[in-house]
Amino acid sequence: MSHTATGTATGVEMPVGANLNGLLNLTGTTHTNPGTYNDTWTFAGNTNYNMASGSITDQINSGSVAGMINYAIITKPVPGVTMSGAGTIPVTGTTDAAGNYLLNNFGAGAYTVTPSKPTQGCSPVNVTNGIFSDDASHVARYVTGMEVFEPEQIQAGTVNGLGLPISSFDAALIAQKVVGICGNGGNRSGQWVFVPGFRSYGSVIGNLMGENYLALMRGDVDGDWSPTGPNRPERPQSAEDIKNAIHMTVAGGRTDRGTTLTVPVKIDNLRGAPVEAYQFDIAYDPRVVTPDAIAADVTGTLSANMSVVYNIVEPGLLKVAVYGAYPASGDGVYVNLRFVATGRSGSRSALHVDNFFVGNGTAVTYTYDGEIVVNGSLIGTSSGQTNAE
Ligand SMILES: [Ca+2]
Repeated sequence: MSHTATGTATGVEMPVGANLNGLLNLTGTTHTNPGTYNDTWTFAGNTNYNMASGSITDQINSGSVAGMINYAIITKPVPGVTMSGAGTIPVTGTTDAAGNYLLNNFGAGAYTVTPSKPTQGCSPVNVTNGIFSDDASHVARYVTGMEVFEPEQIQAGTVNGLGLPISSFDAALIAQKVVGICGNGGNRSGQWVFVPGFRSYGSVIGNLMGENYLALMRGDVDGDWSPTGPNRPERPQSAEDIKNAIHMTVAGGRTDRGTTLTVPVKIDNLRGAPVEAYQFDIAYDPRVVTPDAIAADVTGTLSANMSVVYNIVEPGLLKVAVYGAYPASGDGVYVNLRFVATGRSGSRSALHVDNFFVGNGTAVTYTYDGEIVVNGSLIGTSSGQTNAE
């Protein structure tokens, strides 16, 4: 909407001054965009009055839009959301640590403000924030009628990009995101959704407050995404804390080159707590061992009624996620890993455990690495004799 300065011009005749408004020209003062303008007015004059001109300062104040973005499932501020206002003059802003945003310097006319936030990394950089194998278990329980979801949890759990209603397929896709498998079924795990998706304004005049949104990240159905960044289980330091932690122990062993070694992975010290889901990474030496075609298998283990998803993210890094509608329980072997020994005789590879999460990841865990040794002497003879060192 344009603005024009107004003014009047009155003659000095007595007793009533002549109306000289028709001689006053203010057309140079018309503006539409916010800002401060120094304009010239002119008075045309006539036989009784001289021409005149002068300057006038005009100001059009910019409107503003402010509000807050909160996480929908568990209320917490969502920082780092880009707020883009499309209109005559594009405006942009970002939510701060408290989830607040402020947009100003709007131009004239209609605007549409749209929030957006980058999708959480899946591959090659897999960000671990809010999306865990436990979320896959929640979805598995929901679709089997064992758990009640709020509408926004259903929205967060519907990660398939195929337009299909939430199902166990979505549980599988969430678990795939956990291990860095990203493309199946149009997997939307890690994408942000805002409610409303945008707000439209016929014009932004004055200061609009309380223009709030709710946010959710697809895949995080229990709402434990953290505004301050990726979270991971606390690693105990004291002997007492280690004693009280949930333990994961990766076995190891010796095997001949070219053969496959089964490596049991035990979870102990649960003290009766159910295991609704778990996930871990194994770092290994790819010059010595290679994951088998079936690299992780729950058959015959305590988590035999759960589903396992794994991925070789890069040579040397295996990610494993296990989830299901029905929790496992009891101390013992939960999954078997399989590695083919590919290194030369005598070589060895650590099986280093990292990022071991049980359930929602808040339980304190402690891990024991394993090692695979390829049979034979390091100098590569089969005689067992050593003729070096
Ligand atoms: Ca979660």
